[in-house]
Amino acid sequence: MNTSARYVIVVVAFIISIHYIVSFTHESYGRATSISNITSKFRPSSSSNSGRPDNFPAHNPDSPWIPGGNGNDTLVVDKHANATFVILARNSDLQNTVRSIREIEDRFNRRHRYPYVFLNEVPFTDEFKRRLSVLSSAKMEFGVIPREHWFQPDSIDEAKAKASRDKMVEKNIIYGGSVSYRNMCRFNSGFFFRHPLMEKYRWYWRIEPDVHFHCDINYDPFLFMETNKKVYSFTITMYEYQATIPTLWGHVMDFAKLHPEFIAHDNSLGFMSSNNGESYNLCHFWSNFEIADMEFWRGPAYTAFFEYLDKQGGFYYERWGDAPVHSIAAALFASRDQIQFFDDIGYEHNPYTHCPKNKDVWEKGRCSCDPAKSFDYDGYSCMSKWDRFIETKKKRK
Ligand SMILES: Nc1nc2c(ncn2[C@@H]2O[C@H](COP(=O)(O)OP(=O)(O)O)[C@@H](O)[C@H]2O)c(=O)[nH]1
Ligand SMILES: [Mg+2]
Repeated sequence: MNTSARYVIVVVAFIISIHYIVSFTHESYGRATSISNITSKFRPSSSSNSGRPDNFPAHNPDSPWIPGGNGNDTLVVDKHANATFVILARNSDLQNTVRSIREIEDRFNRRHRYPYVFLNEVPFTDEFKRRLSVLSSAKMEFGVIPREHWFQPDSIDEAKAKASRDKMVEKNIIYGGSVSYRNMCRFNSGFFFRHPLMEKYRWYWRIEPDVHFHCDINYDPFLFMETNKKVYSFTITMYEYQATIPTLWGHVMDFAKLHPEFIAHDNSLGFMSSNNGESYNLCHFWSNFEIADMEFWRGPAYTAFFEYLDKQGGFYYERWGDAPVHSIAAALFASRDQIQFFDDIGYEHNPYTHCPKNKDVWEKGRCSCDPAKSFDYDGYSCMSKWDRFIETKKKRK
């Protein structure tokens, strides 16, 4: 070995000894110069592109989330229903819509990524779309409602409709003077499931601006509905204002006589009438929450039923709501077993809340509602009637 080679070896050995001495005496120098830290600089970072923390798996729309214990997210490949959320809203409902979507994402959909369809009779603003799109990585579509699905049809005698609206205003009936509210009720009764953006789906979950989901939903209600052959579901049931539907029940009974073939054998008429249909007790399911099967609305019984009711003009001459229309149809054309009460879904639409009473369900769902304030057994609720109806049915079986 020549002199210069010996000299290089001595210098390298000196540098290495200094490195080790400083590594032991200065912790931060040791960490910064460790082999694993240096090599990590050259590995692609899992979070740098997505903006997600390392422990948050990248989004794969075909791989839904299902919840692990205690609300932890576990990514598994699972079955998805052919389902969507549907939200009818005005541009002015923006902030309240944001709140509703934020809540359903937190309580359910961040683990499932079901798509959203937003509908409006005028185009949604860019601001509306921008504010909603950031809330979920699920697909969101924003649609305009075809004119003929929304506005008062020419077949309606406007002078007669106006006279009826004026009377309702005099009587202080809620939304009594509103044409747009009537358009909305008719649209929700007969048209939302025919919108081009909705046609590809079978199941929907209706959400309104400014509603609240109070509990974690630790399973997939769409799959529950599908597996158990349900067609309609509810969380709140109550009495309708008689003044908004004075002739509805009469028309329903006329239709039932004309079409006995559509009436389900094991129907829920007993929940709505104590005299085999002679009179209506006004109980209905509150349709601002619905998870249901659009094949039911698109099928022959409901298609004929809606057309029949629409011809009577009561959406405009009175103020028929989509809630009694949907509820009566579900009660008559579906069997009792096909209607599901989702006790475990804590849900609020001003001014009423359904909160699970069962302590285990309430705890497991980490519910933010007060079970003592649940609407279920309020005097205005039809829940006890539903319970009794189900009980008598069970006893007869
Ligand atoms: N695009 C649109 N949506 C409406 C209109 N009126 C009501 N809605 C929507 O229809 C649903 C029911 O209306 P809402 O005002 O909440 O009625 P309520 O729940 O019966 O008091 C909500 O999703 C509203 O955002 C309207 O004129 N245009
Ligand atoms: Mg509402």
